[in-house]
Amino acid sequence: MQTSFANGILAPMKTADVIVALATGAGSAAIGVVRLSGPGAWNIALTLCRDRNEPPPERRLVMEWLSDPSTGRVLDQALVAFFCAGASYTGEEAVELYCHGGPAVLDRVLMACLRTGARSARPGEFTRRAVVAGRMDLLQAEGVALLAMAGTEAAVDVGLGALSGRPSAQIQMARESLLDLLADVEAALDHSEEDGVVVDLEAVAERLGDQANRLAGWLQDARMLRPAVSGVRIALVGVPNAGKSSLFNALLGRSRAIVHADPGTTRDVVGEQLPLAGICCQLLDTAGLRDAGADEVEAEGMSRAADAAREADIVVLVVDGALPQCPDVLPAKVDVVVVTKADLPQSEASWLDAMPETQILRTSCISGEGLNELRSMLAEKASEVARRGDALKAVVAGQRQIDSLTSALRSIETAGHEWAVDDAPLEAVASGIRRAVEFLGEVDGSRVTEEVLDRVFQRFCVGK
Ligand SMILES: Nc1nc2c(ncn2[C@@H]2O[C@H](COP(=O)(O)OP(=O)(O)OP(=O)(O)O)[C@@H](O)[C@H]2O)c(=O)[nH]1
Ligand SMILES: [Mg+2]
Repeated sequence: MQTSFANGILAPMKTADVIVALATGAGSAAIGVVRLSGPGAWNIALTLCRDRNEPPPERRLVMEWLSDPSTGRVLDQALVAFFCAGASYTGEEAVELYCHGGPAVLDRVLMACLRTGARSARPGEFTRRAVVAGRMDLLQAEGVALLAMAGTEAAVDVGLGALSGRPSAQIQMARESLLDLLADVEAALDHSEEDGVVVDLEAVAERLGDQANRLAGWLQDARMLRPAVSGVRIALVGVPNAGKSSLFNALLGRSRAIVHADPGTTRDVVGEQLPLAGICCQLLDTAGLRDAGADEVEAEGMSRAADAAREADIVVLVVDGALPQCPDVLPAKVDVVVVTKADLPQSEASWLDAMPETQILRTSCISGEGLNELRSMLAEKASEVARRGDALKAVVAGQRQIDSLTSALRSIETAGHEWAVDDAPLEAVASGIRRAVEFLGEVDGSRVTEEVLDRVFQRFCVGK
């Protein structure tokens, strides 16, 4: 059974526990923030405040000595802020302890909170509680997650835009327009002209087309923004044995992928995060491109390599300088050609002349030649790609929102196709619009299941 919450989210979450987590990053810092939330959070914090007997002032910082109530051992001197229910991030009674930032200090404050009755928060649980309490919707919550990780200007703007509520309002408006259309189609279904109800179906079809265009525009902007928001994808492709995995490892600075003299070593796509000039990139090593013959596994590996090249923002064609074979099928776009094994005697590759627009770089994983240059070139290209969406005001961003909006658009388009058929079956049109409304509800979370929420918040960090 699903339970409806303040903002329509369907999630029978138990919020009675007091949760605790470190809200700041790992490692040493000047300050570390320990966050508590849930009914009873004040009591737990007060038990730790050695010298405080009277109730605390709300939403004001007070300096306190924190001590472990069971041993009396002083834990830290900290600034403490108390938030009452309805006036905190989660909407619950909450406390924030601004401690000294040494990991051991924070660890013992956290341990004391756990011994005093709190439990460790799960990833994103503070924000999830805020969503369930109706303090923000799912678009805003994902904006918060983005701001916690943003590595590009565009990602910061998208996160702040989401927090402002503008995208939520636009999704809400689109949903209301579709509901108006649905009402018209249902009126045409339920009544005839004899009842005195006249519905201009042509106008309805036109309005449906306008809605489809609006959603398609939002999706196009989201695709432009994807590299800045979710990371720039860089795929290394080429024939077997060209040195793709060696280059992958050299760029990462560790031996992540298997390297071997036998061609056909890499079978699957291997991805790793590679920060370049502050931009989060995903470097992809792929299976060598050749005729796989009857080998089904190799054929699958190559089909994945082709997908990786198609979906990549930057495609690097890796060529063995000692044996520069051209792949049977070149990727549709190549941004950089890397000729590897520069430490070995080199052979001519006249087929490379056919790619005059593409930058060509020689590298060696043995001598290190060209690797720094390649890193700088990739960093420059990655920032170019990430800047593409700079001026855009995103309504949706991130794969989950894009997927739900794409489903909404498909439902509207299906309804539109039904319309094009003679004797348009209005029931089918109505059900297409109804499905689109439901998918839009997934985007901002006004209609989501607990599983969707689980998936969204799993990706958050603990303490957010
Ligand atoms: N001398 C020299 N050998 C290299 C260099 N890069 C790679 N190799 C060698 O080339 C062979 C193939 O390297 P890999 O990195 O596995 O090539 P790959 O393109 O990933 O091959 P597949 O996974 O089979 O497609 C290995 O024996 C490597 O040691 C290089 O810069 N110089
Ligand atoms: Mg390989």
